[in-house]
Amino acid sequence: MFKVLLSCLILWNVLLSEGSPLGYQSLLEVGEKRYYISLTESNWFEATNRCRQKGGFLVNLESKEELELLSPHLHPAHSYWLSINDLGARGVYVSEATGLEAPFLNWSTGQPDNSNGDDRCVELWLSTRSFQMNDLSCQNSLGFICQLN
Ligand SMILES: [Ca+2]
Repeated sequence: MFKVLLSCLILWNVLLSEGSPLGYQSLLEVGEKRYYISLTESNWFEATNRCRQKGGFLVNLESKEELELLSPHLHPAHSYWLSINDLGARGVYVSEATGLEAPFLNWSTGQPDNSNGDDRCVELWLSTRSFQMNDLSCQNSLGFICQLN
């Protein structure tokens, strides 16, 4: 009996971890948006392409509320590409998802700092216990968040 219970428990954990947002990749529905969160390390351009392949685009975060709803589903040890970049004009942060200025920015203290001289893309990273934004080189390999609708 104990062995059966133990097997069920192990199976349950396997199922949970596969469906878990903290796994390798996951589909997620929060509020009215559907997301695809991936820990596949990609540069910003690859991440953009992968989201397009899925019929979506790199996430266009619209508000603090959206970020707070999404944050519990992100892995604290990983960073994620967003659609935000200033590739067109330095200092003008545009969402690749819409072509318009980013509707919501949540910079970490001291950011954006263009510390490498070519930091044109924006990541979401865990800073002081909440996910915040940082500019860094688009060639860095990070996870990414797609928005599917
Ligand atoms: Ca930076």
